[in-house]
Amino acid sequence: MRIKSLESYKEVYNKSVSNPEAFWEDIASGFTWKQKWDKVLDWNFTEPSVKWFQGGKLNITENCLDRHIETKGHHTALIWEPNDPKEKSRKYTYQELLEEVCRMANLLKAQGVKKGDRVCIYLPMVPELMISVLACARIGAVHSVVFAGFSAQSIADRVQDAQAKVVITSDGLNRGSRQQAVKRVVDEALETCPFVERVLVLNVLGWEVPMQEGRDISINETIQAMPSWIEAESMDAEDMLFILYTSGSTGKPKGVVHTCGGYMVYTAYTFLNVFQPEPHEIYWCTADVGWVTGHSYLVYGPLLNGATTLMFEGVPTWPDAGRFWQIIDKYGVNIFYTAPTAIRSLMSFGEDPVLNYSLHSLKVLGTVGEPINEEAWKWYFVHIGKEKCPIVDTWWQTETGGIMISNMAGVTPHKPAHATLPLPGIQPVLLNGEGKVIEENGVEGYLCIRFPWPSMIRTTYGDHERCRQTYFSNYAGYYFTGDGAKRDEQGNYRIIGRVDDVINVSGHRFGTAEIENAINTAPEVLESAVVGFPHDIKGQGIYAFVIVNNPEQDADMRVAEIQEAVVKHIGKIARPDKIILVKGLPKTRSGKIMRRILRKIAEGEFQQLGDTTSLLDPGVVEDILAKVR
Ligand code: 7RM
Repeated sequence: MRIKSLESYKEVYNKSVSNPEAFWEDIASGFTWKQKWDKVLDWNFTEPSVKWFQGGKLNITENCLDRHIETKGHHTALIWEPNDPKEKSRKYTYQELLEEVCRMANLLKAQGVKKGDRVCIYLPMVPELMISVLACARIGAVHSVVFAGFSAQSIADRVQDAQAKVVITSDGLNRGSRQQAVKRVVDEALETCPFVERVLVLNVLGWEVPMQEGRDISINETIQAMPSWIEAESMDAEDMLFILYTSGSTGKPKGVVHTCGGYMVYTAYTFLNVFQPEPHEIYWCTADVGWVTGHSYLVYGPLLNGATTLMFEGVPTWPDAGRFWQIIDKYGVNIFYTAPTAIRSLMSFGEDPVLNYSLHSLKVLGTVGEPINEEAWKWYFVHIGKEKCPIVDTWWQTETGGIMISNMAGVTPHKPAHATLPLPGIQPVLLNGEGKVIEENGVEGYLCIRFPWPSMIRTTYGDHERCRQTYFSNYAGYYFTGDGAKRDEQGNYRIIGRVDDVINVSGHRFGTAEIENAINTAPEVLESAVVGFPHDIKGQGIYAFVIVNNPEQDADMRVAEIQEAVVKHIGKIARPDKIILVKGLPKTRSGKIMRRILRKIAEGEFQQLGDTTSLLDPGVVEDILAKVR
């Protein structure tokens, strides 16, 4: 299963393309199945309908936990580092993690959660977050993790869309020097979700929080009485494992659905081959479990491989900008996986915070979430990896479930700012504007995938048509990623970024329409248009052009209200970096906003606005320019 050389990568890749079924069947055979599959793959990209390992029965937690008990029961599965370096860390062996997962699973069961029920998990980065995710999987409940930075409105939308009947949350959370309420946000969200039967509350801060009689239950007071064993539910390979909401070009986040068998096989395979972990090595992925990276490469991928995974509650810059490097030295972290935005942010503090630490344990570095610029790549390579660690630049998406295009540490070469080559089983193509495949190298096009892989999106929860429309209708017969990419003369891919109305802020996706909808709820707002613009640290920032009544009056207050509206509807992470109050938006005669012009303005390229003659009223551009110059 593990590829160890460039030659064998090429050989395996060719095999995976010439006979994908045989290739994946072989890999799937290495797992624990309660019953073997009848058919490896059944697919069409028109409906779309994709089924892997049909007839197979399994439980992913048996593969994450039980399978390792005999040989690795006393090995560390999870290391948890708290927000405050002065507080005690926690460690769980595979045996202990299995017991905690079983306790939580029994608690969920005792509260009436059954196979197929959706459970919303809104927790900070504490071990119980991972335990809750696995507990759901243990009993066949579908987890829907909502990042603990999202607003009440965002939780409500997601809980309603998934019709979750149980929510798992905490009193509050630690974030650097501050503490934040969490349960209060859930209470507000659930005012519009009367169908939620239970809220399980974990005590993280020791706060007294109001508990609603008949609905809310303390985890701390009930968990110890739960048995530390529960049989793993038998799941069909194509049963739902989880829903994870992600933004697209429209206003409403989509519930991306992943299923048990294919997701397990693919995340395990890619974790092993991309990061090349050795026994006893310590692996750290800094992503929050609220994002897909946390699902696939903090929880499932590492545990499926029996690795030691580190989870960090805090932030990179508190108590100081050396916090990541201090943690690496403290545990002797060997493999470190983070995002370009974190690298750029830490780079801005210079080398001093890094020089306090040795970082000699590091062997492999990784990046994910957005294109990494060459400057950040080099800084990461030189100052963190001391020019001896390969950097895996891993391109993938919530919808792909696992890493798709990436070099493999020490096996295939890295190239600054390039995700490089497709992993075995992945068949990327670049299409031109007419939807034709571009065969040659040294080209640029729309990135699509022409053959299914085990962890691909199966549907968007409750709305299959939306899945078809978004990913399978632009180019018939292909999965469309929404990204543009270049392919160099050697066949290495370089992802340029989104070609749709998605803004990638610090590796987090937001639809322009989603932000506009939020802005439009602010008082006196008539209309708005949001675009992304290059941001030194976040990659892209959010630039909002907003038409309000009487912009001359109370302009500061209007701007503050707009910020507040976005924070309320989505969360702090989507707060616009710039808000310009304008008289009008550049529109065509048919009423379409010309975002191309707004993007140029946001980028500061005032001389290159392009053709503005098709505008209904070219005067609005002059008005906007007068405000931003
Ligand atoms: C894993 C994740 C997906 C979008 C994707 C790209 C961008 C992710 C890279 C990247 C360039 C990378 N899932 N993206 N990784 N761009 N190089 N290595 O981030 O669903 O949240 O975002 O992120 O645009 O389509 S995601």
